[in-house]
Amino acid sequence: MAFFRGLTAVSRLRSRAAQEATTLGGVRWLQMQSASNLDLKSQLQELIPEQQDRLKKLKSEHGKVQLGNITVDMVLGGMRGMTGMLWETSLLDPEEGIRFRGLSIPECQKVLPTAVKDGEPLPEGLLWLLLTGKVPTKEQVDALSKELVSRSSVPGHVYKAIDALPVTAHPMTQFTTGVMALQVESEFQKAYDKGMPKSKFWEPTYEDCLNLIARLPPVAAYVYRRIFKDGKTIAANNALDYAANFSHMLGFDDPKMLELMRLYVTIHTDHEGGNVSAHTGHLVGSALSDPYLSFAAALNGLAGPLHGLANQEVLLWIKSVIGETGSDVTIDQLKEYVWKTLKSGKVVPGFGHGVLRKTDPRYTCQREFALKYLPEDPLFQLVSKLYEVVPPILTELGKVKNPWPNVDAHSGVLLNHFGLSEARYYTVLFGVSRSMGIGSQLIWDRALGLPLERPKSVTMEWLENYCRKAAA
Ligand code: NMX
Ligand code: MLT
Repeated sequence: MAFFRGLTAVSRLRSRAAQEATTLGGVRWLQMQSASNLDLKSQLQELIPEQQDRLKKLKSEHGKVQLGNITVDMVLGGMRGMTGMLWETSLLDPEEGIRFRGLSIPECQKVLPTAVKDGEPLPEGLLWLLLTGKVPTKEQVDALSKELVSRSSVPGHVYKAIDALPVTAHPMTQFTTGVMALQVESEFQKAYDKGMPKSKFWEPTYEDCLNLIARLPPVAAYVYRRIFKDGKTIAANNALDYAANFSHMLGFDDPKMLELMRLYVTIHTDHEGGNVSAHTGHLVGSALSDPYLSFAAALNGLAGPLHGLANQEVLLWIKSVIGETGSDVTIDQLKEYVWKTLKSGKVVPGFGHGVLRKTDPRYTCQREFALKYLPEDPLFQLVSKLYEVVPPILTELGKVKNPWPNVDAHSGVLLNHFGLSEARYYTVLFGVSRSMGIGSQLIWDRALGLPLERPKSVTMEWLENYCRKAAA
């Protein structure tokens, strides 16, 4: 059965063995419930041949269709607006924001299974959705949680590799070192060395990605406890779901914090393919570097202040505002601080985006979480004031294409509220979540046999000559 071909986002998610139905916006959402469908890998096994045929057909029938013109501005401007890669798991609309396999964040919050009634989605459910394009049942999500637990054992040498770094090393450096140390267990590398045929590449890639996703929380928690809690680690509670267990290993067991972690991990997973970390993971993977190597590269991109490190920068910036003005900061003081930041040549962290042109829906759902659980929190109130103050100032600058807040403008104050106040650690949380999006697409990259990525580059001289000829 073809799941994706020419269908709408809604019908795409219908599955054939329908045993349960839920209603969303008047549409019947059909979900599978049978025990034989609990294994994620067999689900993929079924989907892959039809998707391979679909890609072949697309190439042979429409390979020569033009997708737009490349301008000199695009080449000089970080390839903005240039459609240049295939990314199946999610798609970003500049106005509306992200859709994971066709589902917006509010839709995911409605249809994905939760740990508590009317709670936040379980990230395992989103992983299932990203990989299969289908909304999983609670049973499928529970089976995936268990599968991840069964894969979560981290070899001792990984912790030794992290311990070899000074404790003062940035958490992202320690985390990525842990990922590189995990690489020695790569199933893909072993299979490739043995001469596995290309048609089977996706299978060890699946093993590596699932193992990687499963092992990141203990590695990330180790880094946190090593740096901020005198190295006193906390054992996993494998009865918990993925995000709750992660929060538990970090040292946070408040049920509201567990819900926050479920929301956090869900919304940071994927943001289509062109963002720095996803694009890097995909690029490095296209050389048939295994998922550990690809993901470590992605994390190094995430660690940049214009990308994932912005969540650290936001909380540090907010705390520096308070340090200078006191906690009862007025709108005028905030305006003054924003201008001071801009005049010193810095960006206002948490605002702006390479694609989005409206408020990031990931910001909005975090705001809704704050309104529900921590409306009186002073830092949340400051973040709300920033929503009033920053966009008009960035608009006044005249060059900023999107003055609205992005995902990073909000996450820190939520974590800080529940005691996770060490801003330097925040990008590691983003990294754990992003493994689900990058890993899912890496599996599909190998299943679809996507080629080595190798765009053409040119020199300024080449461009000048080209433009001269074009004008003549
Ligand atoms: N504060 C100050 N200046 C900004 C901001 C901002 N928040 N956003 C954009 N600009 C500037 C930008 O630096 C550029 O200036 P110049 O021409 O002098 O180099 C100009 O406005 C045009 O940039 P845009 O085309 O609007 O944005 P671009 O696509 O190049 O960059 C970001 C996107 C996200 C890098 C940029 O908006 C930014 O630096 N934001 C602050 C950092 C941040 O929050 N990053 C997190 C993004 C989300 N994530 O998690 O990855
Ligand atoms: C992301 O989540 O990757 C960021 O919003 C950056 C982007 O999409 O470019």
